Amino acid sequence: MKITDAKVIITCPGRNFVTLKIYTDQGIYGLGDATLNGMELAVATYLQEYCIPILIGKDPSNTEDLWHYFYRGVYWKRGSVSMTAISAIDMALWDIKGKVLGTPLYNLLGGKSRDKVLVYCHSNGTDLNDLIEKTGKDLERGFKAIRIQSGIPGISHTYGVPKDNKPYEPAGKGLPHEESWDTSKYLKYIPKVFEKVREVYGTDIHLLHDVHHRCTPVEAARLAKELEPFHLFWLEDPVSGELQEGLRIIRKQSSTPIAIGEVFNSVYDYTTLVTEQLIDYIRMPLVHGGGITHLLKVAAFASIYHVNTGFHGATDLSPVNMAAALHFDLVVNNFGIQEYMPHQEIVNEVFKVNYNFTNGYMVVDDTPGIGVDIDEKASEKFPYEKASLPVNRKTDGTMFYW
Ligand code: EZ4
Ligand code: CO
Repeated sequence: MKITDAKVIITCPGRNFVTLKIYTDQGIYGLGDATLNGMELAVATYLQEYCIPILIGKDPSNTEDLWHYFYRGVYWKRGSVSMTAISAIDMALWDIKGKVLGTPLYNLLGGKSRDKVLVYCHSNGTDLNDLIEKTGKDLERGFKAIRIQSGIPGISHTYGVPKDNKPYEPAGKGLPHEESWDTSKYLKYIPKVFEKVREVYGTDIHLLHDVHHRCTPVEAARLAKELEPFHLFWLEDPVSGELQEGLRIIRKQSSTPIAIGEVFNSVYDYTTLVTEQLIDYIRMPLVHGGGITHLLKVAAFASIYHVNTGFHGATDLSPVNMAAALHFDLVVNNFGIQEYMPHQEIVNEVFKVNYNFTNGYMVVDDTPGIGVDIDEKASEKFPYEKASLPVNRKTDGTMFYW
């Protein structure tokens, strides 16, 4: 079998998505997600100019060799842009493999270890009352695990809380807009939020929280310690994670489980974190972490150290990634949880999905391969629109992590 052609499809049904489509001489094609929020065209160009010409003529069955061609073989390696491109190639090749063999992806990865995938949703309140109402609605929808984010008094706009009750979407049209941040106000308020949610909804639901990289290690240690009585499922990205050793400071002081790495893109971002058991969940998703081939190895490495998976699954990861992640989640023994932010209705005009949500869990059907298709005619109705993630400054103007 040979790869005959490949193309990059960029479409914006409500938000931008980049999809790689690889064609073969057997009439079968595969799809891979190549979306990197706010940097869509950088990945598209890398694929079009540098990867696709190399792929043509290669045997798509050789997922392992082709992964190493684009990682080990290429001199300038790692980084979000190139790893997202590798992810898209890898995902599309596994999709082809499944279609050729006539079996769903999960069978190729080791078969089902479970029938359904525990997912968590986002409950974002502008203030505490709004949050309590929204969490109630998520519980009515059947969610068993909920990420809790709240507006902070004295901070004009807090990460995760959408303006004007719109669906949450972190990228804004055009160039990055600036947000502002005050860690001391945040640290003072968040424990009260969790106290209230536990008081109203009890101890049966799993609660999660995303700090979104905004604490120093010692601030994060204080937060993790103060949240201990509320038994979080996890505290996410409590620090930026560039300094792996920084997590030791948090770990020494608290038993609140830690999840990290939605912006990571290689196993080498995790070595100290995993081998020293400084974290409990790896967040790096298939689409940014080198695809199925690499994440199978990262998950196996993590499992040796009793670290579980908890893949990033925001709306800026396409339905192709979502479906591939669900196959993966069904298989690995050390699956922990999967993030699930439903896409806007309009996304279904372009992507035909094979998964659905019932009563707290997601399931995928038995369509061969990844099981998601793209309607290219429909995709043309939604041309690319430039959008950027925000940047963040402390209240005195200092540039900070977003
Ligand atoms: O900010 O996906 O846990 N989820 C998150 C997301 C990220 C966006 C960035 O594109 O942190 O909301
Ligand atoms: Co996050």
